[in-house]
Amino acid sequence: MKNVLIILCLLIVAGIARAQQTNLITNVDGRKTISLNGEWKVIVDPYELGSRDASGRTGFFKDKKPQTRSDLVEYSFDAAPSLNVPGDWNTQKESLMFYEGAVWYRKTFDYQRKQNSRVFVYFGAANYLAEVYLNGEKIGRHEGGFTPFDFEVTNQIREKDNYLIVKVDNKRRREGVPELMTDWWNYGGLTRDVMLIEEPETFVQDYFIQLRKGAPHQLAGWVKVNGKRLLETVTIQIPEARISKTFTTDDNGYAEIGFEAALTLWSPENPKLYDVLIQTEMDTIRDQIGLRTIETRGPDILLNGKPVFLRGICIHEEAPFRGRAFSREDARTLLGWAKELGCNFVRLAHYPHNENMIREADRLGLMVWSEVPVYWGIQWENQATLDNALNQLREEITRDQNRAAIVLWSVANETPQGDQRVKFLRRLIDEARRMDPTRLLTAAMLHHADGETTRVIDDPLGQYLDVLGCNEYIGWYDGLPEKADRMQWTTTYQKPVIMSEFGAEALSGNHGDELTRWTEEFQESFYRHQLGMLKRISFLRGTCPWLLMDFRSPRRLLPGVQDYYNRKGLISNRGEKKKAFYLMQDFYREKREGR
Ligand code: GCB
Repeated sequence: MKNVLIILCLLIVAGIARAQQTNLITNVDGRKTISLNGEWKVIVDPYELGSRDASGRTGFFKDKKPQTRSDLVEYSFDAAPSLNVPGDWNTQKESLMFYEGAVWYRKTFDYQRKQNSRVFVYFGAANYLAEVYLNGEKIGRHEGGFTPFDFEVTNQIREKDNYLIVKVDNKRRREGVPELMTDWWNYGGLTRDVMLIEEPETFVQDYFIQLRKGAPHQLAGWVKVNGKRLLETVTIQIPEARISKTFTTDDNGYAEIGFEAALTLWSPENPKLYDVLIQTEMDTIRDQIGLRTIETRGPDILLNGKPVFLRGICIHEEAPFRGRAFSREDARTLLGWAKELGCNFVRLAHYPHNENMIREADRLGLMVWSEVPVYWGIQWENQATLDNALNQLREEITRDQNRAAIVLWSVANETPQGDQRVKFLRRLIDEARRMDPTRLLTAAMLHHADGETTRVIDDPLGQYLDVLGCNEYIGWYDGLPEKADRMQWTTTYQKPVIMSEFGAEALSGNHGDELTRWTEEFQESFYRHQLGMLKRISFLRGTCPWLLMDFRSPRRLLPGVQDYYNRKGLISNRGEKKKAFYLMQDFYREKREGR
C-alpha cells in the first residue's frame, strides 16, 4: 500500500497523473455544434411564479398554451418579448438595468439526430443560477456565473418543436461565490454562447496536452473518452512536426500520454500554436495548442527557462459602449489595447472570462492570470460555499487547461486574513495543483504598514502560493500620489511578487491640476509617483494596473463623474485613452528594452 502511495505521489509530482476533472466537454469550437444563439423569448419573473406547477396556470418550464378559449394559463412565451443570446439582460432593456432576480428564457427548434449519435446542450455561462428544461423535463442545474456546463439530452431531444427553457437567476447570495458585495455589475442572463454538441457514441470528451513541468521537450497529459467502448486506441497527431503517437485508454476511459518532441515553444514574442488532432476510432477533435514552460526560481518567474517581467494590465469582462463582453471581436478590442499598451500579460479579473478571451490571448501572445470569483469576504466556514468554489475552479481549469497563454491560476482577491480563510483557500490551491501541476498558483493579497514608510508582504497564504499578487492603492485610497515617493517594500517570502492592482480614477476629458481628483492630470501624476516607487522594489516581477477600461459598478455613485462607473480605466468605456495610458506605455517600452 505504501509503495502504491509513493508511486502515485511521484506520478503527481511528475505531472502525468490523470486528474478526475469535471464532466465537461472541452474545446467546443473543435466539434460539430449547432448554435442556439440569437433571439430567445423571455419572461421576467421577480416572484418566481414560473417555478410552481401545482395549478397548471404557471410552471413556465411546461410552456403550456391554452387549448380552448376558456383555458386559464397566466403566462405565454409566444407573446413575450425577446432578448439576444449571448448577452446580459441589463444592457438590452433599460428596465432591466438594475434587475436582480429570475428571468425565464425559451428557445424553440427542430433537430435531426443522426443514428447512434449523442447530443448535449452546452452553455458558455449563465449568471448566476441556471435551471435547464428540455421539452418540459428538467435536465440539470448549474451554479456559478462564469464557467461552462453541459447536459446530455440524447433521450429528451426530438425531431420537431423542441422547447428549451432556462430559468436564470442572478440574485446575489450571502453564501454564494462571489457573495453579496462586489465592485462590478451583476450582469444577469445567458451571457455566453448556447449550442448543441453532436457526438458519436464514444467520443473524446476532454484532454490535457502540455509540457511536463520544466521539461521543454516532453509532452505529457491524458485523454478522456466518454462512451461504452472504453478500451480505445487514441492517436495524437501534430502534422506540422510529423508526430503521430498511439495510446490506449484504461477501463475508466483515460489514456495517459507522454512522449519526447523538440517543438518551437510558445512565447509573447512568438506565440506559436500547433494544430493537434486527437483521434479515436469514431471521433476526431482538432485543437491549436501552444507549448511552454512556466516556473519560479527564488523571486524570478521563468518562461521557457528565462526570467521574464510580467508587463500586465487588469481587465474586466466588459465591452466598450455595451455591457458584458462575449465575442471574438470584444476580445480583440480589449486585448488589442493591452498589446498597444505594451503588455505581455493580462490579469482577467475577477472571474473566468469567456473562452474567446483565452483563445485570443493564445494567438496574440499574452500570458494570462485567470481567477475564480472568491472575492472579499465569502463564507469561509460554509461547506456548500467551498464546494461551489471548488466546482467553479474545476470548470475553469478544465475549459482552459490546454491554453499556453494561461500561466497563473488565482484562487482569490483581497480576502481578509484568518485561519478559516487559509484553510478554505488551501483546498482550492491543492485542487488546482492536483488538476494542473504545470502552472503557477497565485492570489491577489493585501499587505500591511510597518510605520509610515514601509509596507510588508507577509500574508500567511503566501507560503502555499508560487507567485504573490499584491493590491495597493497608495496615493488614491491611501494618501495623495506623492506618498508613494517615501514608501519602501519588504517581503518575508523568497518568491516573485506582482503588483496585481494599483490605480486612480479619472473621468476622461476632465482636466485640472495634479491635485484635483477625478482629472486625467491627477491620474497621470498618480502613475508617475507609483512607477517611481515600483522601480525601487527589487523583488517585483510584474505590474498589473487597475485597469484597462472603465467598468460599471453599483458602488460608484458620484453624479457627473462616476455615474455607476468605476473610472480607474486607462481607457474610458467609450474607448478614449486617458493621459496615464501613455505614461504606462512608456514604462512598458522601457521594460521591454531592458532599461
Ligand atoms: C480593489 C478590488 C477591485 C476594485 C478596486 C477599486 O481592491 O480588487 O475589484 O474595483 O479595488 O477600484 O477600488
